[in-house]
Amino acid sequence: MRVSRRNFIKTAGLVAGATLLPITGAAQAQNDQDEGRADYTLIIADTPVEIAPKKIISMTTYNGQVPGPLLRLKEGEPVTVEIVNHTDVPEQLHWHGQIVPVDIDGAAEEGTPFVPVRGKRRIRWVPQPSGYRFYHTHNRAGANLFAGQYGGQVGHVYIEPKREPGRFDREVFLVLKEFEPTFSRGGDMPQDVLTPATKVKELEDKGESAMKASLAKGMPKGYEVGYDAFTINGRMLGHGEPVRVKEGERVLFHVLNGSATEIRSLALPGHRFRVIALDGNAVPNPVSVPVLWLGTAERVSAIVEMNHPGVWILGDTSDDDRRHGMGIVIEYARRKGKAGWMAAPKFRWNYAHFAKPGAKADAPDETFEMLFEKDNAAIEGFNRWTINGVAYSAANTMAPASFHLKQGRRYRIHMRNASDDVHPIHLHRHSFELTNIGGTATAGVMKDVVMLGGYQELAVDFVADNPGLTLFHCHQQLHMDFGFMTLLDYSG
Ligand SMILES: [Cu+2]
Repeated sequence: MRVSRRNFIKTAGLVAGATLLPITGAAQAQNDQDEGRADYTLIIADTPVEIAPKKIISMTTYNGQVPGPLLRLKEGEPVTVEIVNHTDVPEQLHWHGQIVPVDIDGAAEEGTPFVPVRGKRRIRWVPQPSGYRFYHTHNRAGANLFAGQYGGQVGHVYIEPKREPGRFDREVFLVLKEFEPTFSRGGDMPQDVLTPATKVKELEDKGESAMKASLAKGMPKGYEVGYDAFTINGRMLGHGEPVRVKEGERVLFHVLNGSATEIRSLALPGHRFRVIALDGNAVPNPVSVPVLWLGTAERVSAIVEMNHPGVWILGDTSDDDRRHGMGIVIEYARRKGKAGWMAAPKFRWNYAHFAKPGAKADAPDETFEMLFEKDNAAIEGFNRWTINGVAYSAANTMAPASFHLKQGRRYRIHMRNASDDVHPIHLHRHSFELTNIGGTATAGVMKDVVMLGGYQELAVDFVADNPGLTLFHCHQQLHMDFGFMTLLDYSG
């Protein structure tokens, strides 16, 4: 019953929705102010999604689909987006990777207004920088595995550049996303992902002794999240439309890890990926790799030359995850049959491969030290995460900033990870340059998320050129929800 009513609202549009659903006073006031048409409307609602025949999952989505609609914006041309919330939860929609003001960004911690329950919010801004960005919910999930990024709230943004890097025949957007999450005690996350894998002895001793002390007190291991269903573009392997290609074509894949918590890999038997951009930013040194690795919220844009005709699985290198759906079929013209798989070579991900060879990054005006630590099972069985000993108190609320900046200065963040987990670290409203990976200086790779390996260290630099509160956090939902966040601040 509820399903058909929702479908009616969707097809009948917003006018019917407004008569059927109560609208809050604030939202009504906003409606009255609205003028003209939005370029895009994103409707947040609980929707059934069929990820495989007869496998239908209830989840929160944008416009009833996973992923949400691809938004093609133009660099420097203003865009108006109306965000409509048909759920009973106030919403934050984050424009990941864009240089936007605080009231647009979509982070309650910075003070972005919520999209009210059964209400809407219209926003207008100038998209930048060009390249592959995305949007997703920035709500806290905590212990609720139906909330936040565990649901279907993720969609691609492509900001058309003035000039496209690399020659290609066709673009394909892919989002990797798991469903049916459950909690476990301790996890089986791949840790052996990054190179150089230079562990810092001091960090290892610190992390291992803290863990030992906790277990000695009789504490169980903190909760981790696992999944039963795996999808690319909202469909389990074999149940979506294949990607149809022709021999000799150069296909540009834009791949997003839309997972709430997982690191993902991707391989295509007999083919290589020429990585031209990371997180939407062209890399100084495009190189070919046999396997892609993406931390939560990372994007890779890579060109594949279609020179190995057949029907293949583009899929996760983990046999278990691929068998549970993490893959999509690549079908050459006039080729039929069951999609083939061949084990991918063991390959570790090295951001430095894509850096400017021999170059050195500019010196920073100031360096911030950040130490990340895990307090095993400290919050009702969940791990508590701290930055320099402080856990962000309660997510979705504002807190005093911990780092105070001055506009126009160049900052370095030197991060040290005293836990054995890989953390995909994200900075809001800015892009950063990778300046040191596990002891090796690098330059020229611009990103907004970077994986930091267990007991490893790295450094990123950014210029303070977008004033206001700026959220810095681990993008792993379970980590950010239990303390792994902090705020930077500066005025213009
Ligand atoms: Cu983390």
